[in-house]
Amino acid sequence: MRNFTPEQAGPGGAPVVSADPFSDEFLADPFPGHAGLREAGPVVWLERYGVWGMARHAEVQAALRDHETFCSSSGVGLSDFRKEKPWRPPSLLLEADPPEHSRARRAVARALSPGTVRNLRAGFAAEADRLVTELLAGGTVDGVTGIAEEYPLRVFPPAAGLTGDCREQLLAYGDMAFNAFGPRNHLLARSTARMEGVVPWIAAHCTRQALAPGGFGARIYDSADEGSITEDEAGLLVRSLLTAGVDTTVVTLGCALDCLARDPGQWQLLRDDPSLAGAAFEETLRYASPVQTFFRTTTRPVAAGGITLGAGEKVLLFLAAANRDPRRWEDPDRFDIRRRAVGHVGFGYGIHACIGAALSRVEGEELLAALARRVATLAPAGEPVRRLNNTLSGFASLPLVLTPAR
Ligand code: 4IA
Repeated sequence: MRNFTPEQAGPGGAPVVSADPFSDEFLADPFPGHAGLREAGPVVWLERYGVWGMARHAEVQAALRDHETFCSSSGVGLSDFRKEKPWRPPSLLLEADPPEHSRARRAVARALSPGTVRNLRAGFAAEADRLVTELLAGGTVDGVTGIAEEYPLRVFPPAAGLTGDCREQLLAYGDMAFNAFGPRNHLLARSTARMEGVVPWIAAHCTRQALAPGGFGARIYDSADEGSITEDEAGLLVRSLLTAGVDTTVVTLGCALDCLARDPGQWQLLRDDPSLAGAAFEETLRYASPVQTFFRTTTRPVAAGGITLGAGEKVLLFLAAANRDPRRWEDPDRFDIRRRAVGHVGFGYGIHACIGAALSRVEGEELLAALARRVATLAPAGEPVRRLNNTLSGFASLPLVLTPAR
C-alpha cells in the first residue's frame, strides 16, 4: 500500500498520508498500513480526516504521558465533543481530564481493587476448567463464539453483579461504542442497526437495584454512599465497566487463540510451561493490539516530532503501530511469548491506562493456562474471518480443532 506522498507537505510541513485508517481495506490488515505511517514520520497529517497521526512508540507514549496537552475531555474518538454532540453522555472516566477524571478513577479503582481481583481468581480458574472440559468433548469449535466470547461472558457479568443472559446486549453495546470512536462509516451504521433496545437495557442494568450485592458494580455505589460521587455518576461509572470490560477481553482472547493456533512452536512452549499463560496474554496485547487506536485533542500549540500542532486539534494515536515499532522492539512482527512485552501501550499509558488490566489479566491467564494444561493440539480448522471495527482488531470467526492431552 502506497500511502505516503513524500513530495506533499501538510500543515507545518508534516508528511501527508492519504490512506484512510478506518477503511475496510486498512482495517482488514492494518499492520502494513501502520508500517507506512511510522516510516512517513514521527507526526503525520491524515488528510482524509484533517487530523494529526502518531505511530511511533516514543511519540505515542509521550503524548499519552502529557495528558494536559493531549486531553481526553473533547472525546477520544474522531468527533470533537466541543463541536458535536456525543452519541451518549460522555464517560466520566475515559472522556474526562483531571480533576474530574481523578475523582471518577478513584471510585472505579476501589471497586476493582487488587483484593477484589485476587478474590475472583479461583472462581475464574474453575470456570476456565469447566469450559475446557466442554470444549474437549466437542472437537472442533469456533474460537470466537465458543471460547473468546463464551469465557468472559461466563465470568465477567456475575463478577460485576449482573444476573441473567446479557450476551447479545453487552456484545452489541461494545461493538457500537468502539465503532463510535471512528468516523461515521458503514461499520458504525451496521453496529447502530444492531442496537435496538440496547441503550435502555444498559442504563437499566447500571442502577443500584439491578446490581447484585458483592459484585464490583455494587462496589461503585459504595463511593456514592460515602458521598465522593453522586448516584447518577455511579451509574455512569458502571456503564464504563460494561463498555470497556467485555468486548476488549473477547477480542484479546480471540487474537491469542489465533496466534497460538497458527504457531505450533509457541503453543508447545505454553504447553510445556503453562505458567507462561500470563506472558502469552501480554505478548498478544503487544502483537495484536486489540484496541488499535485512540485520539487525543491538543489544549495548546505544541511541538512534536519537529512539527508544531495547533490548539484544539485532534491527534490519532496508533497504539498498534507503537506496539510494533522497530525503534522500540526487536523483531516486532514476531509473536514470541518469551519476550519481555512490558512497555507495550495496548492498555494505554499514563493516567488513563486501563483500570481493568489486572482483572483482564486474570481472565487471560486462567483461560490460557487451563487450555495449556489440558489441550494437546490447538490447530486451525478453516480460514479465520476478521471482524472489522473502527477501534477493535480481532476475529468474527476462528475455526479451531482441539485434541485432549493424555
Ligand atoms: C468508558 C478504551 C476502552 C477500553 C474504553 C472504552 C470505554 C470506556 C473506557 C475505556 O466507557 O468509560
